Amino acid sequence: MKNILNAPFVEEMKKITANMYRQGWDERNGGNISYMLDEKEVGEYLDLNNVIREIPTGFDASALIGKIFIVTGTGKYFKNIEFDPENNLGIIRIAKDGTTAELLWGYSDGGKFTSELPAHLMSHIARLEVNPENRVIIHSHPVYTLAMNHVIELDEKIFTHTLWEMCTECIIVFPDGIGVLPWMVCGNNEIGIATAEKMKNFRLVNWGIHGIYGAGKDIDEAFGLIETVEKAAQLYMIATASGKRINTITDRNLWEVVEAFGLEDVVRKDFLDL
Ligand code: 2HA
Ligand code: ZN
Repeated sequence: MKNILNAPFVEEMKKITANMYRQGWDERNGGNISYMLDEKEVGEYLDLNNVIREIPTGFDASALIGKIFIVTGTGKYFKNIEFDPENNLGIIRIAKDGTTAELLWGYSDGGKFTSELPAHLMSHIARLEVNPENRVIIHSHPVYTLAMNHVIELDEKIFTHTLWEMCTECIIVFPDGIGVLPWMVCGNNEIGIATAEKMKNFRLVNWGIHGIYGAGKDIDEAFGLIETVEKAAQLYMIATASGKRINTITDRNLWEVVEAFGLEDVVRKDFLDL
């Protein structure tokens, strides 16, 4: 059996959480990640018959029975993951009842998965229906994205369009736009259901005055979406704070980008005024 601490997926989790922490997006225990793993690959590192603990999830994830995820721990700090992955991360498998998580590794101080597990697993279910390759859900509290939540309407068209206008690449990176939820209490099934509902149509979901969710086939895609939104939000906050914004990318320009990059079938046309 190979050493799990050298597994590429543990390395990836260490690197991405350290990176996000240093961006200032994941203060204290802010943010959480779930990453679906390949059973065969995990089997090279862990005895898949050895369940350390069974932890109830409090919701039905029957669509994910048998699936294995590496998930950040509740109350754990992103900044500590690179130094102590076994305590701050866990590898869970959804049991046959659909409502129990079988702990295969990690949460070594007796802890458990993030309080946002409902939003994560329900989002995995929603995204897998759209794209069977989806494997990663990332939640974070990026600074400028959150600042933007204070100054523009929490409306999907306005939010998406404002970001698209900020730099030419935005509409290429997320032509499908960004879903927006109103302010809600976090850490429960209700926000999980609302997030997953948005994930049917979006890979990005903004939680009103809380943070953002990104989904993708790998960490790069999910992180890259969030990173691009954050860059655009930073531009928006800096440009508007200057009190002097005289240029923009027009809707006609945005459509030229859509045509140039062949995004006609994926772009949210209803978010443009053509
Ligand atoms: O786990 O980010 O939304 C901390 C959070 C809750
Ligand atoms: Zn959060």
